[in-house]
Amino acid sequence: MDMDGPAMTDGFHLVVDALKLNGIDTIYGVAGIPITDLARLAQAEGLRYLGFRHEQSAGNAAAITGYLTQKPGICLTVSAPGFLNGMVALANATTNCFPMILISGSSDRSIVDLEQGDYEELDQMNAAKPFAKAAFRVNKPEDIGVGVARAIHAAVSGRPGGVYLDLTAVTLSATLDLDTASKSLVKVADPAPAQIPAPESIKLALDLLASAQRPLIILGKGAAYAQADADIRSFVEKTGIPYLPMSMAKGLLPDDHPQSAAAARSLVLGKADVVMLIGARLNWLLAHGKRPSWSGTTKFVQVDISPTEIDSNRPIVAPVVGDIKSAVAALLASLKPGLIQPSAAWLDAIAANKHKNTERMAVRLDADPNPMNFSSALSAVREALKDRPDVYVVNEGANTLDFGRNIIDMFEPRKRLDSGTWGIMGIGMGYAIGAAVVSGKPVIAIEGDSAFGFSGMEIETICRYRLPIVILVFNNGGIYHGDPVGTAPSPTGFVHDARYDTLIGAFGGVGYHVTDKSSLSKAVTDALRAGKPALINVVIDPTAGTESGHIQNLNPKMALAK
Ligand code: ADP
Ligand code: TPW
Ligand code: MG
Repeated sequence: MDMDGPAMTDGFHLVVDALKLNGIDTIYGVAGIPITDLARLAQAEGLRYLGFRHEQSAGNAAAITGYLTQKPGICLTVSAPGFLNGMVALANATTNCFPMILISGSSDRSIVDLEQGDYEELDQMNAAKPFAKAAFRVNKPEDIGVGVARAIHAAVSGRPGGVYLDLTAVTLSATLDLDTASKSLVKVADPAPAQIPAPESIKLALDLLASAQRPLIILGKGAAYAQADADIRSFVEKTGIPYLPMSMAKGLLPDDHPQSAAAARSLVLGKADVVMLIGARLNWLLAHGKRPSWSGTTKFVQVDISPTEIDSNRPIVAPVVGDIKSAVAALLASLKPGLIQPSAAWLDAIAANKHKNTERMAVRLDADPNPMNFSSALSAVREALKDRPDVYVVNEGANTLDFGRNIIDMFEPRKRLDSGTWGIMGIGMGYAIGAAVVSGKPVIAIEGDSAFGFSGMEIETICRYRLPIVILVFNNGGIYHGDPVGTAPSPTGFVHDARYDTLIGAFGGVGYHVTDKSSLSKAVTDALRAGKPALINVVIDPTAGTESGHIQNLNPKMALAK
C-alpha cells in the first residue's frame, strides 16, 4: 500500500461495520470460501458468531431470532450449495412472516453469467427471488451500506419476511478509502414504521363486534410477533370475547385464562357469528375459513399489516389494515364499556364444551400405559413444565406436534416455537439454538424421532456453545409410527429401539433413556435444572401414532387398490 495515500478499508470490514451500525449483534452461519474471513472478522469485532453444521439450521436460528426480537436474524452462507442449504430456512421464514437476512458470498459473476464453470457457480440472486420477500446483490464496496440498509427495511417493514443479500467475493475483497467508506454506511432510522389503521376501519370493526351474539377472537403468531401483549390482553378482557390462540400465539394470554376457548375449538369455529382475526391468516390451519369447519354465514374482522391478505379466503367485512400494536391501541381507545357483549348463552355453551373436553383429556393424561403413548408422555412433560413458564418450547413432528400443541400449556408470550405455516420438519435444533442464544433462557425441544433427524447433528453445536437446551426425542421408531418387528423397513419405519440418548455423549452432553412417566418428569426437571445440553430418549409405543397425526385428511386418496 502507498504509505502516503488515503487510509483504506475493504468490503469485509464494511459489512461488519454496516451490521454493527444497525444494532445487529449475532450471526449464525457455516464458514467456507468466500466468507470465512467475514465470520472471523465479525467475531473479532465483537459480534456473536455461531457456527453450525448445516446452513438450514443456521437459517432457522436466524429466522426465530427475527421472530423473537423484531430485528432481522442473520444467516451467513458460502456460495451455491451452502446458499441453497440456507434457502429452505429463508423460504420458511418468508412463509411464516419472520424477518431474517440470508447473506451469502457468491462466485465471480463474469464467470457465473457465462456459465464457464466457476467453483460453486450459481446465479444465486435469481435463485433466491421466488422464495424471498426481496433479494439484493452488492457489486461494489461503496454499495454495502445501502445493500444492508435495504435488506433490513425489506425484512422488518410491513409483513416481515426473509431477504436475500448477495455479496460477491470481489466486493468483499475490494478496497475503498476510509472517508468514502464511512460516508457510504447507512443507519436505518425507522426500519419498521408504525402503520396506523384508518379510524373508519376501527369503527367498522367495533360496530361489527357489537352486533355479534357469538363473537370470537383468533390470535395468530402475527399478534405474538407484534409485542403488544398488554394491550391485546386488555382488549380481550374488556370485551369479554372468547379467544382461540393459534399454536405460536399460545401463551400470549396464559393458556389457563378463563376466556380461552382452545378446549372448545370445534364448537367456536363452527358456531361463531363474528370472528376477529388478529395476526392470523385464514389458511389451511384454519380450514380456509370454510365449511364444514366453519359456518357459511360467519362475518370477519381481520387485523393485519398486509392489505393483500384481506379477502384471500373469505370476504372480510371489516378489514383493519395496520400494524397490530397501533391497531389494538386504536381499538382500545374507541372501545366504550358495554359496547361489546357476547351473549350469556354463547359463553355458557363454550364453558360446558370446555368442561366436557377437558375431562376427556384428563382421562388420557392420567392413564399410565406401558410403553408410554403420546398423551401419557406429554402429561409427564407438562407436569415438569408446570412451574417453568420461563422455558421455551420448540415442537415438531406429526403426532408429537399435534399432541404437544394440545397438551403443553404456555403461560408467557412467544415461548412456543413450532413447525408453523408449512408444517415443516427440521426447524427443531435451529429454533432451539436461536431461542437460547437471544434469550439466555432454557429451551426444551419436543421432537418426533423423524423430526429430530432433520437437524440432529446440531447437538454438537448445542454442546459446543454449552446452551441450556434439553431435547426430547419421542421415539416411536418412525415417521408417524414404527414398523412391526421382523419386517423389512417400510417407507416410514426406522431402526427399532434406537438409543438417541447415546449420541449426545459424543460431544459432552448428558443422555437419558426413559420408559415411564415418572422417570420422564424427573429427567426433564433435572436436565432443565442442570442448564446443560441434554437429550432424553423417550420410548413411545411404536403403534401409538396415527398416519400424519391430526391431518390425515390431507393425504390424497388412492383411486385404485394398492
Ligand atoms: P398463524 O399461523 O398463527 O395463524 P399466520 O402466520 O397465518 O399466523 O398469520 C400471521 C399474520 O400476521 C400475517 O398475515 C402477517 O401479515 C401478520 N402480521 C405479522 N406481523 C404483523 C404486525 N406487526 N402487525 C399486523 N400484522 C402482522
Ligand atoms: C421438510 C413430511 C411430516 S411429519 C413428518 C414428516 C417426515 C415426521 C413425522 O414423524 P415424527 O413424529 O417426527 O417421528 P411422530 O410423532 O408422528 O412419529 N420433510 C419436510 N417437512 C415435512 N413436513 C415432511 C418431510 C413429514
Ligand atoms: Mg416418530
